[in-house]
Amino acid sequence: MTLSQIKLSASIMCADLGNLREQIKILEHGKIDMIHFDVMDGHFVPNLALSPMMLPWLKPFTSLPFDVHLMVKNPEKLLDQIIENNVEFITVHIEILPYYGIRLLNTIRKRGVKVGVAVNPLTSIDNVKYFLDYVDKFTIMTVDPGFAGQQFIPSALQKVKYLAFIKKKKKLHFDIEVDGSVNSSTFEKVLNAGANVLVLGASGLFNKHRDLQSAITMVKNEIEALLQKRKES
Ligand code: S6P
Ligand code: MG
Repeated sequence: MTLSQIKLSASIMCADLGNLREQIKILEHGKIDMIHFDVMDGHFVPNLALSPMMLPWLKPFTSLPFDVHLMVKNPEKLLDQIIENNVEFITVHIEILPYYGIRLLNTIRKRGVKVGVAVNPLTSIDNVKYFLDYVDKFTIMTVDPGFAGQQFIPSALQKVKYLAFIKKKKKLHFDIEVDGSVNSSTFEKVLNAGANVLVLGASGLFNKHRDLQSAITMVKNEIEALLQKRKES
């Protein structure tokens, strides 16, 4: 595996929010692959984060793709407002899917947006077998959703391994993303388990260095060194 096969997605809820456009420009110049845009409703998770109403202020000013991670109970209420901003991915939670799951995933896809499904730490991965064909990316939450700065939950790695196994077995093409405390002490574990998209938040990127460009260089060097080590072993 090479660095170019790994996608780095920057969680901009952890960026300097007073300078978001500038921060996104730096992410773009630093060749980060994607913007991870966390939306919370205070119900699905006990917190609030970014709002879809910010998308017109950010999306047109960058060529980076956006992934909107919806930690909300009723994603369909927000779909129009998000999709009209030409985002590339919408990621909903598996925990709300039992009510109208396939219909919701199809609605997003039919409108030309890629579909992500996120799985909380206390949620079983078993049900993904029912909708593997409707998803472009699975996001394994490696912390409880709702907050930055939490501790990595190791049991989530089993889910990453399961997805990597089923992806290979069924020759599928979905991405496997990890979100939560993805940083220099966990890169190796998540990559070894089979993740190919890393959400970099406070610990993995924005708190690494006062200068964001330097932080990006540090992260890339760390991952390259890890991959080199894996190649040699
Ligand atoms: C958590 C959210 C994440 C965070 C990210 C923070 O609810 O979905 O995307 O922004 O996990 O990063 P860290 O390194 O502080 O855990
Ligand atoms: Mg997130």
